[in-house]
Amino acid sequence: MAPWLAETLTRMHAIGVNVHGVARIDGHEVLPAARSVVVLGSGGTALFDALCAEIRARPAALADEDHPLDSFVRRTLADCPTPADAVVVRAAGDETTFVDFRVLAHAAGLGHTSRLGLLLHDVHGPWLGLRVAVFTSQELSPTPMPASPNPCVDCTVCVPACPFDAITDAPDPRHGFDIRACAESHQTSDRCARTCHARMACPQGAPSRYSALQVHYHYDRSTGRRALAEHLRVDDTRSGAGPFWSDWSEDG
Ligand code: B12
Repeated sequence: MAPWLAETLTRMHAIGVNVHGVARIDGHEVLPAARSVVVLGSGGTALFDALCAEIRARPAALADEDHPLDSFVRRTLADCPTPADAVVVRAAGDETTFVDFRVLAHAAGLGHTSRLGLLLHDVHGPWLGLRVAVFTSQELSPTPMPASPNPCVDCTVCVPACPFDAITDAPDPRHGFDIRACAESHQTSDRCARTCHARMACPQGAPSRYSALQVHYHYDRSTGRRALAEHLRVDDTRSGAGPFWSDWSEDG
C-alpha cells in the first residue's frame, strides 16, 4: 500500500473513520487525471464516540464550530499526507465541491445498493456515514466488490416501516427506493425529521446501530447539538441555531 495511504488510514481510523475502499476510475470532474478514488466512511458509533471524547477534552470543539463533526474530520484530515495532485472532497456542511458519495463508495466496494436507498455495508449495514473521497492520478489497488449476496434481495422489513411509501418490495432492491417520495416527505412533514424509520427497521448491522443521541445529532440540527451539549455538560451558545435539513449535512 502507498505509504501516504497507510498513514492516512491509520490517522482516520483512530478517530472512527474506520471503513475505506478504493475504486479505479478513468477521470472525474473534480480531477480529470484521476485514476483512483479512496472513499472513507465511519461505520457504527466510533466517530461519534471520538467526537464526544474530543468535546469533553476541549469544549470549543463543539462551541466554536458550526459543524462540529465535519470540523473534527477536517482537522484530522489536515494532518494526513496526500499526494501532491490529490483532490480531497468531504461530505460536509462546509465543503464547496459536491460528489455523489454513494456512487463512489459503491464503486469502492463498500457495500450493496439497498432497498432503502442507503449503501449497505457488510458489517455495519445501513449504519455507515460517508465522509471523505480522495481522488488521485495514482493507480491504487482496487477493493473488490462485497462477496456476500445483497441481503435486501430476500428482505422487505423496511418497506412498511417508511411512513411515506418511499420503499417498495421490487424484486430487484436497487429499484426499491423512491427518492422523490422520501425528499418530499422531508419538505411537508416532520415525521422523519429526527429519524429514518426504514433505517431503524433494517435488521442488518444491528451491533453498529447508532445511539438515540447520535441519531438525534445527525438528523436534527436545531436540537441535536443541544442534546449533545447537555449530555456532555458543556456550554454551547450555537445550539438551536439554523434550520434542520436545509444546511445540516453532518448526516450519515
Ligand atoms: C441530498 C441528500 C439527501 C436528501 C435527498 C434529497 C434529494 N432530492 O435527493 C434527503 C434529505 C432526502 C436525504 C435523506 C437521508 N440521507 Co442523505 N444525502 C444527501 C446528499 C447530501 C446528496 C445526495 C444527492 O443528492 N446525490 C446526487 C443525486 C443526483 O443522486 P440521486 O438522484 O438521489 O441518485 C443517483 C445516484 O446517487 C444513484 N443512486 C441513488 N440511490 C443510490 C443508492 C446507492 C447505494 C447507490 C450506489 C447509488 C444510488 O442513482 C441516481 C442516478 O444516478 C448525500 C451526500 C453526498 N454528497 O452524496 C447524503 C447521503 C446520501 N445521505 C445519507 C443519509 C445517511 C441520509 C439519511 C439517513 C438522513 C441522515 N440524517 O443521515 C436519510 C436517508 C433517507 C433514505 N432512506 O435514503 C448518507 C448515506 C450513507 C449510506 N450509507 O448510504 C449520505 C451519503 C451522507 C453521508 N455523509 O454519508 N439525503
